[in-house]
Amino acid sequence: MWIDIEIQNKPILTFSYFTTFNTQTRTIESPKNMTSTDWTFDIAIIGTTKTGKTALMHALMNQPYSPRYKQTLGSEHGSYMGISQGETICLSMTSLSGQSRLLPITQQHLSKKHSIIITYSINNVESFKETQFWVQEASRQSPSATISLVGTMTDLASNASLRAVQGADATQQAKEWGARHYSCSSAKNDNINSFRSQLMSDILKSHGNVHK
Ligand SMILES: Nc1nc2c(ncn2[C@@H]2O[C@H](COP(=O)(O)OP(=O)(O)O)[C@@H](O)[C@H]2O)c(=O)[nH]1
Ligand SMILES: [Mg+2]
Repeated sequence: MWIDIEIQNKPILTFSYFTTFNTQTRTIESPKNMTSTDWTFDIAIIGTTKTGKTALMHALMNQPYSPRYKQTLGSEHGSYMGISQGETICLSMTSLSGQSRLLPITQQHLSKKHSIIITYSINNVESFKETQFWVQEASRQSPSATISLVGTMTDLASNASLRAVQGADATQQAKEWGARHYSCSSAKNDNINSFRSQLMSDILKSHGNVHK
């Protein structure tokens, strides 16, 4: 079942969604009907529980936001197709569980990724500190992946100074990792499109010559 197909100006946006429970894959949505792509890039989204990983994946797929929390048991998958620098790109995304008891499954899904998104919530300092753990896991499982540090739920701070985690601190941390920092809100769809465009462009630059 296709969820939606959307044509916005030039980019063709197509997405599908399926989910994995523990190591079993239950396919709700198959990407088989996708139009052909020049590139398919595998992306994992990791971070502390309830930092908005699933909501971010859905936002990147242009799906509507749901405030209802549904725990990710293992992993959830979805894809987005768009155009960057004249190339048709499929972002094949996996949102992973942040629970420590499911860490072996998360580690298993982290290997061979082109890009890894690490989330923290801008109003949760602990989740920001824990990004240090997640970046180690990311570099261990996929050393050549591009890394993005993403502060989520910016709609919860009415202005930047009210953030529990300051943007400048997160930008500095990302710089130390050789990564980019983004702040966004899946609920309000703030900065989602610019993040996705930059992500596609960066992955294409890093991996576009080897995985066609
Ligand atoms: N206010 C706000 N809440 C969000 C946002 N993104 C996610 N949430 C909520 O935070 C909770 C956890 O989100 P979820 O995506 O399931 O987190 P995950 O455990 O990291 O996958 C859910 O109730 C979401 O609705 C956001 O951008 N703004
Ligand atoms: Mg989740």
